[in-house]
Amino acid sequence: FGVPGALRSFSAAVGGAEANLDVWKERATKEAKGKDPWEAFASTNADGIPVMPVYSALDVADQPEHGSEFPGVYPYTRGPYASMYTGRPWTIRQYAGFSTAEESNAFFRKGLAAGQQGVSVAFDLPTHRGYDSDHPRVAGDVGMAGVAIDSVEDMKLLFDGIPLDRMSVSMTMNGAVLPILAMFVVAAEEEGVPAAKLQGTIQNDILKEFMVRNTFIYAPHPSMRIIGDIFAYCSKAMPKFHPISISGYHMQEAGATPVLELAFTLADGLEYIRCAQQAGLTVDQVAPRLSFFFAVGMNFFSEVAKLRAARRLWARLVREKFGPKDEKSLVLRTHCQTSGYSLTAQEPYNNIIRTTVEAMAAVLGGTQSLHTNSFDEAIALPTDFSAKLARNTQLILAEETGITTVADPLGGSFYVEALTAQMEEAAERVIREVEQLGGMTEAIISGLPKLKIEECAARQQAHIDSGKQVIVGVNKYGQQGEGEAAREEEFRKIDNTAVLQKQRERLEKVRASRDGAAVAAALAALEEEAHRRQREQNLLELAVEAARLRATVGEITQALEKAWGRYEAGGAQGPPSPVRAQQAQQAVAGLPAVGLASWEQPRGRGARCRQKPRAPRGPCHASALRPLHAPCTSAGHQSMLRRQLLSHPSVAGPHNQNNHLRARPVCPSQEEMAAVERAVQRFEAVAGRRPRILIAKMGQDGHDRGAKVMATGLADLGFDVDIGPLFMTPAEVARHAVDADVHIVGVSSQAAGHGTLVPELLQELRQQGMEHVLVVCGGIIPKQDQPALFEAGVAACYGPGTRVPAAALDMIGMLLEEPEL
Ligand code: 3CP
Repeated sequence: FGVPGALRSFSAAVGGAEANLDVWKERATKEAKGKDPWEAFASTNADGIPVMPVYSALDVADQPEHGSEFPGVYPYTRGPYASMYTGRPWTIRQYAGFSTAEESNAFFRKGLAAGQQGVSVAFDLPTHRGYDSDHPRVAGDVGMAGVAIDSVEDMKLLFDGIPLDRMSVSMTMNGAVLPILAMFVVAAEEEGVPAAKLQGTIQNDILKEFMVRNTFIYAPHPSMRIIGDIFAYCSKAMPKFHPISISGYHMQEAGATPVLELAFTLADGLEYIRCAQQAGLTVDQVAPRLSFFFAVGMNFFSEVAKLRAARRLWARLVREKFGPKDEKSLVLRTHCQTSGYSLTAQEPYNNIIRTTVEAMAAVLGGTQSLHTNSFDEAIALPTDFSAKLARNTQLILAEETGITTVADPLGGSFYVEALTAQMEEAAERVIREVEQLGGMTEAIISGLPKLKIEECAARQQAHIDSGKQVIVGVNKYGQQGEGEAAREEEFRKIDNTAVLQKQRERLEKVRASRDGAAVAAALAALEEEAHRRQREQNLLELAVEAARLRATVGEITQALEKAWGRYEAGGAQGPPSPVRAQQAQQAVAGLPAVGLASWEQPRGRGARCRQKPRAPRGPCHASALRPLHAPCTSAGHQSMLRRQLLSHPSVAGPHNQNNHLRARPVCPSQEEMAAVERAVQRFEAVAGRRPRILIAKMGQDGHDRGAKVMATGLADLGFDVDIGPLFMTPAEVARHAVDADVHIVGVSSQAAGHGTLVPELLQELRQQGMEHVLVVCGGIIPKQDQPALFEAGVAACYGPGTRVPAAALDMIGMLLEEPEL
C-alpha cells in the first residue's frame, strides 16, 4: 500500500498544485463569466476568516506540522488518544433531569437501558442558585428545567440503582457546586462507593457563568476560592473524577463565534490552572483531570477545525506557560453538545437534521463525549420519544456509518488543516489580549468578554435578518401554518405544584430527623472558614461533613453567603461595569467594537392611553432600570441596530392563539419599519410619551439573550425600554413596573417558570392598581401553556420566530386599542 499519505513529501505536491492552479483559474474564470474566481466565489465565515472556493497543498505548505501529526501525539491536533474511536468510541452522554429525583432516576435508567453510556444531570434553577425548594423566591422554578435536589436524601434517590463505581456521572452545576458535589460524595459513600472510585465530571466553571449563563451565587473572587478547594479535594480524594468542565458551550449559545468561544474557553482554562496553583497544587496535579465542553453549531467545518485547534493551542499554551512534566497535562479532552440556538420552533422536525449534522462535526472533530439535542427543545422539555431520536442519532453515527473506523478521518484535508491553523492563530490573538488584561477573572470583572459576546450575537442577528445566514423554515422557505408540526400532546409538562409539595415534605422530614446542633456547628465551621483571609480548611471537606449531617443545599449556600454575600451584578441589566468594559475594550485592539453598550437615564413620563387616567409620576429611582440603548446618532450604527430588529429564531415561537400577530413578510420591509415609526409617533401624540416597556426575567432563569435582543430592538424602534435585573420575583417586577410607570411588561421565559410566575405577576399588578398594564410573554412558551396565560390576562405570547417590528406594532395596536394599526 506504499507510504502513508500523511508522510509523503509535500514539495512534489506543491509543485504540481502550482501548475494545476493556473488551469483551475482559467476554467473557474470562465464559470464566473469572466470575473476573478477568488472574488466571485470566495466568502467569509462567521469569524471573519476568508473562505476560498478551493484549497490545495499550496494552502498548507507553510504549516510545518502539516502531514506530520498523529492522533495521541503532541500537539494532539488529531485527537487525545492514539487509536481514537477505533479503540473506543465517544461516550454517548445525554443531559437530562426534571421534576423529582425519582422521575429523573427513572428517565436515566430508561436511557441507559437503550444505549446511553453515561449519565448527565440537569438540576433545576433553584438548586443551581443554592435555594431549597421551599424558599419563597423560587416556587415557580422548582423541578421545571431540571431536577430538584435539596439534600443527600434526594441525591440518593437520583442515583438509585445506578452503579456509581462504574458509571461515569456528569453534573452540570456551577453556583451551588459545593453542596451538590458534597451530596454526591455522601450519597455514594452511603451506598458503599468510596470517593476514590467515583468517575465523571462536575461543571464547576464559574467564570463563564459571569459571562453568559448567570447561575453564579458569590462574587468572582470567592467563587474562584471554591474552585481551588474543589481541585485540591478531588486531586487527593477523587483522582478518577474531573473537577471541572471548562465550558465554551454557553458562550456560543449566547452568540459567540467559534473563535471567540475557543479563545475565551482556553483563557478560562489557563486561569483555572493558576487558581489550582494558588490552592497549592502543581500543574501536573490538576491539568490531566481538566476537561472541556464546546458547542457544535451549524458552521460544519469551523466546528471541526475549532476542536482540532483547541487541542493544538491548549497543548502549546500549557507547555509554554506552565512547563508541566507529565505529558497528560497537555491533553485537552472534551465533551460536546449540539447547538440549542440552532434549533427552531418553526418546522421542528428540521432540528433532527440539524442535530445530525452538528453531531457529525463533533465526532469528526474528535470529541470524547457527546450530547445530541432533542428536536423539540426550542418548544419544551424533551419527551421520551424525542429523547430516543436524539440518542439514536449518536448510536447510528457510531454503529452504522463507519465513522469510527479511522482516527481523525478529516486530517489532511487542505481546507480543514488550513482552517485549523487560522482559527488557532485568531484565538491565540484574543487570548493574548485577555492575558494582558490580567487573565480571565479580571477581564470578566471588566465586563469585556460579555460585551464581545453580545456584539457577536448582534452581528449574527444582522446576518439572519438580512438573509445572509439562512435558516430553513424561518427566514427562507418558511410555509405559513406549518410551524407546529410536533403534536401538542407530545410536549412534556411538569406539574410544578406536585413537585413542590413532594420536595417540601421531604425537606420537613430531613429537618425533623437530623441532629440540629451538629448541623448548626457544621454550618458555622463553613461560615468561619469563608470569613478567613487565608485558607485553613478545605471548603468542600467542610461541605461534605455538613451534607453528611443532612444540611440542605440552601443552608450550606447560606452559610457562605453570610460571609460573602450574594453577587448581584451582571445579568440582564448588562455587564457589571459598562464604563470599565469600554475602557477594556479600547485596550483590545484585535476585537472590533459594535457599540452595543450605551446606557441612558429613563426619560420623563406623561399621560397614557388605554389605561385609566392617572397623575404623572416622579422619576424612577429603581437603579436597575435603564434602557439598554440611547437613541442612535450615527447612520451606520442606526442601520446596524435596525437589522437586529428582525426575526430571531431562538427567542420566538408559534403565533399565539388570539392571532394577535398578523401574517407579515418574513423580512421586514422599509414600509414595515416606517409603519412602526409612525405608530410610535401616533402613540406619543396620544399618550404624551413614547411606549414604555419593562423587559423582565422572573425566577431563577438566567437565559437573557432573548430579553436583550428584544430590548435592543424595541429601544431602537423608539420604545423606552427598561430592562430589569435577573432573578426578580413577580412582586418585584410589579413594583418596578409601578416605579417606572410602564405601559407594558414583557416577560421573557426560557425555563418553564411562566406557568406559576406570570399569573402571580398579573395578580400583583392588579393589587397595585396597575391592571391596565399590558403583559406580554416571550421566549419558550409552549402552545399548551398559552390558554392558561391568556385566561390569566396575558395579552400576547411572542414565541421563537417573532420579528421585533411585528411585535412592536402589535403592542402599540393593543395599547391604542387599534388592532389594525
Ligand atoms: C478513551 N479511553 C481510551 C480510548 N478512548 N482508552 C484507550 N483507547 C482509546 N481510544 C479511555 C480514557 O483514557 C478513559 O479512561 C476512559 O476511556 C473514558 O474516556 P474519556 O475520554 O475520559 O471519556 P469520558 O469518561 O466520557 O469523559 C469525557 C470528558 C468528561 C473527559 C470530556 O469530562 C465528560 O464526560 N464530560 C461530560 C460533561 C457533560 O456531560 N456536560 C454536560 C453539560 P481513564 O479515565 O482511565 O483515563 S450539559 C449543559 C447543557 C446546557 C446548560 O448548561 O443548560
